[in-house]
This record gives sequence, structure tokens and C-alpha cells, in this order.
Amino acid sequence: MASLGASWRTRRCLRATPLDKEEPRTPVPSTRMIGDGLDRSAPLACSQQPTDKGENVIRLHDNFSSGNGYKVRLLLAQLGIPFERVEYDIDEAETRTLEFLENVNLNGRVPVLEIDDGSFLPESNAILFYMSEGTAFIPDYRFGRAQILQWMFFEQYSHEPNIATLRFWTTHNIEMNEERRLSLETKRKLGYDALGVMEGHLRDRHFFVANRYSIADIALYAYTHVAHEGGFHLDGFPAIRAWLDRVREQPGHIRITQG
Ligand SMILES: N[C@@H](CCC(=O)N[C@@H](CS)C(=O)NCC(=O)O)C(=O)O
Repeated sequence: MASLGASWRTRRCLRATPLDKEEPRTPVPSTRMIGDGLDRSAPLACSQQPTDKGENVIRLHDNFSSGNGYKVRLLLAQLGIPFERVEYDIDEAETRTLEFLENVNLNGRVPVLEIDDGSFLPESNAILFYMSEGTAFIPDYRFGRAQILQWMFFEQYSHEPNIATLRFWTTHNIEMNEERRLSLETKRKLGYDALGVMEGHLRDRHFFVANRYSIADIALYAYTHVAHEGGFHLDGFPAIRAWLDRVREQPGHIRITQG
């Protein structure tokens, strides 16, 4: 892809921290992780230039309200990998500009991971899969990795289009036009169906895959723990509620309101 203009990039940077390539990408929470105490009212200036050590930064093109973006922020925090966050106002269609489409993601959406070699990787679950390779967040055996994909595809097909969409309509004050009004009840039913599948799976398990915390849990946690913001009630889903607590208790956990 074409390289981005320095002025464009600098304009949107909220924080810059060099990626220390020597740092092992293990699931050990880092005291240097980005997110804690970030004051969003005072964006920090940043540079797109390599650091004085000659290193490039890893960069997350993001929207702060996005659960898809949060998945990536959460994993990077738990891996202890510093990153730079580039915020886009999706209500102002900032991911639909020609510049964004040509340079970041032709699909006009965030999150997108900009890797330190200059490559761009859209799709939250693809980013989770990429960043977790070789870590404790993904099984090291073939069937386990396939099960991770199973739940991440489930999340994208059966969960996110219903639960996240209703949350988005509510929290972004999206006008309820005829089309949305007509699909509302279907989305509500399909969202509860997805929660039912999760409840059944978690009834006798602690986590989604191999009974240990993984990127499958991160992918599903992102929009489930804020499902109430879209009008979904979890009262009838005790196994999901217990799992949400377990996910929250994982080392290095950050909230969706943390950068
Ligand atoms: N399947 C994608 C969905 C990405 C997506 O829908 N992003 C939303 C924010 S959560 C967005 O960028 N919306 C802006 C737009 O569509 O213009 C993923 O998992 O990353």
C-alpha cells in the first residue's frame, strides 16, 4: 500500500511508545503497557519516524468506542506490547475518506493494525490471531487453533452483527429508519440465540477453548460484556456472567474505556 503522509499521521496520534523488539511477546502484563491512566482530553504529539533506537512503532488504527478495537487493545495490553493508537471519528466517516481507503483499509473500517514493517492488517480477529502466535493466548496444537477460529467466526457471523450492531445504534444515536426498525427484532432474537449458544458451551467449561483463557475469549468478551448497552439482558445467562468475571480477573486486563 502507498505510504501515509507524515502530516496526516501525526495529526491523529494519541500516544507514541517505541516497540522494543527485544521484549519477549509473552503473556506477562507489562508495567509499560499503554492504556492505564491515558488522558484523552490531552492528546500527545507523536512522530511517525523511527525512534532514536532506530525502531518503528506498532500502530493501531482504532475507534475508542469500538469493541472490535478493544479486542486488540486488550490483547496487546496483556501481551505487554506497547503501541500507538490512531483515533478515527466513525460518526464523522473518518474511515471513509479516500486517504483512509487507499492507505489503510479499502473496507473503510477500524481496527487496523499497522505492523512495524509498514504492512496493514484489518479485521479484529485476524489481528488477534496474528499477534497471539507463539503465545499462551492460542493453543499450540492444530485442533485447538481450529477451535479458536471456530469461535471467532461464530463471533463475526452470529454475535457481532446482532449484539454489537444494536449497541452501536443505541450508543451512537443512530436514526431508526424503516430498514433498521424492520431488522431490530430479528437482530434481537439472533443476538439472544448467540448468547444461548455461548451459555450452553460455558455451562461446564471455564473458557471457550481447551478450558483456558485465549483469544477466543477476548473476541467474545468484547461485545458480550457491554451487551446491555444494546438492550440485551444477561440475567438468564449465569454461565456467561461467571465467565465474564473470570475474563475480568485475568492478569493485565483493561476495561473497554481504557486506551
Ligand atoms: N469485521 C470487522 C468489523 C469492523 C467494524 O465494523 N468496524 C467499525 C467500528 S466497530 C467501523 O470501523 N465502522 C466505521 C464505518 O463502517 O464507517 C472487525 O472485526 O474488525
